[in-house]
Amino acid sequence: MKFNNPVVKGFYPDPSVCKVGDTYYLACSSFQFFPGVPLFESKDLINWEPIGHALTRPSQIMLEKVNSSGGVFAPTIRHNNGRFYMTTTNDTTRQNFYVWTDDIYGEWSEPIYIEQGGIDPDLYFEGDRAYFMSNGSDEDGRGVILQCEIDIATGNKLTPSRPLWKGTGGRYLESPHMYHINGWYYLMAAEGGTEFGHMITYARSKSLHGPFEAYPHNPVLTNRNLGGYEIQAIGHGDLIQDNEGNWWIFHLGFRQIGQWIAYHHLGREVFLAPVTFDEDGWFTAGHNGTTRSVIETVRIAEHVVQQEKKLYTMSNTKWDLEWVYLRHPRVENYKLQDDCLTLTGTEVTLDQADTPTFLAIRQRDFNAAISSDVALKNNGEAGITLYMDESHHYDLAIRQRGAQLEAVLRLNIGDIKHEQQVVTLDAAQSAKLHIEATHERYSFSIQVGEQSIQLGTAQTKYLSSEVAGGFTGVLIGLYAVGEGATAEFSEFVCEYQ
Ligand code: 6LW
Repeated sequence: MKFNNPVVKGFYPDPSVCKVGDTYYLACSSFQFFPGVPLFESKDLINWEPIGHALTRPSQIMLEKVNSSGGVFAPTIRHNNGRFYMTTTNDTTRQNFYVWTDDIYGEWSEPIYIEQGGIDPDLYFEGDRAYFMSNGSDEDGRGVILQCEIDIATGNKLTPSRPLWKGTGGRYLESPHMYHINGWYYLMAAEGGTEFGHMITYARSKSLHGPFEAYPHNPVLTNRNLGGYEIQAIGHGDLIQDNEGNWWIFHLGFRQIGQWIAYHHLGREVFLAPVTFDEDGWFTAGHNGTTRSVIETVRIAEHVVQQEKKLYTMSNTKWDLEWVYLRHPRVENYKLQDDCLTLTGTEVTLDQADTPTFLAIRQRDFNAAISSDVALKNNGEAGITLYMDESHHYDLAIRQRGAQLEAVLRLNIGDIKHEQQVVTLDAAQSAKLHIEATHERYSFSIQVGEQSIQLGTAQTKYLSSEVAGGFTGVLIGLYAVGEGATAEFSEFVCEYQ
């Protein structure tokens, strides 16, 4: 059969997977968005359904005023003795912690903190013993993977943190995962930074504590030498064995636009590539060490069909599965009834690294038609924002200025905040907002009654990670701003072509 990469589209970075019985579970990072650490499940590796989040209570994760692309970094999900564990870093507070649950569809525990620094924590279980890995640096400031044994009930360290492996010399050694396969311990990591030079490397040892010997042909997986290829920056992976005994790697990457001066705005997504062990116990990955957009494989049964959800509405999405807030929401400002979302604005705007009234889903593919009816009461502004961060977002909105109602398209690109067009509306209190997305451009229009009014276009490039910086991707947000402003959103549709 054939499947397409990415297997999970849109801003879902740093995938980690585990398998319980015949079901696979996937966790991703979430930064300043809440709830944190989205979770998915799959029976066949290529079709993933959202099932919830690991961090659903403010007591589990401090996100108050965290910087954009701060907050929740890469997770590791593991299952041991009937219990799921998820470990991650709050990069803003620089704390590593884990939470656990016996019911992945339910709530997770309060955080248990571990006194080992660095990012990208990993858990490895052996019998009743638990080991914790993360990245750190040596005396010269060079990357090293650290390991300690912990008491899994308390998070207390049972040994000092010891250096395990220094990688192969690439910058930003991170994303360690430990595996025990056929008598060897494998320590896999990422190097090169999460941009175009990203790569996956590994080393192995007969002992969990090393010394680790690097795979002679590292990097085992990278697209850094595939100049014009759409899929770039692959790295940060996790291995998993399927029901038939085959190995696979889930990893992040992005789909770039352009070739020489390339960029990406949909964030880092989830990719899948086959892994094969040779007789000497080394493994190779992907197609000659690269990940391709179409993978032909006999490892997945012919009858498995890769489904893709093309239509997102209020009635076919679940608020707590696919929609996210910025930091900790004031929940009283959000009401969903009969597929109509009522938002109450506050003084907090989209330009602040704070908690505006904002509810969003990821933009999951390039070509999309997005629309919503919006009715505004009591001054203020309400609309749809294509949101990368507080300094990079395009807002299509209606707003009340005194007795006047206006439609506005505002582009926010770093220090430049420009009202592309303002159109005065008749007393009509509602309008339909429309956004057409293509690879390179967004087009904005509104419809009032029978009349459609074009408000302008804007390049996707200025919402890209290469312009905005950071680790996230574009979200489609419904928002309201202004103390007491009340906005009703109905007929929300996001349809991908
Ligand atoms: C993550 C690190 C990385 O913690 O980016 O690409 C960081 N890899 O491993 C943020 O996602």
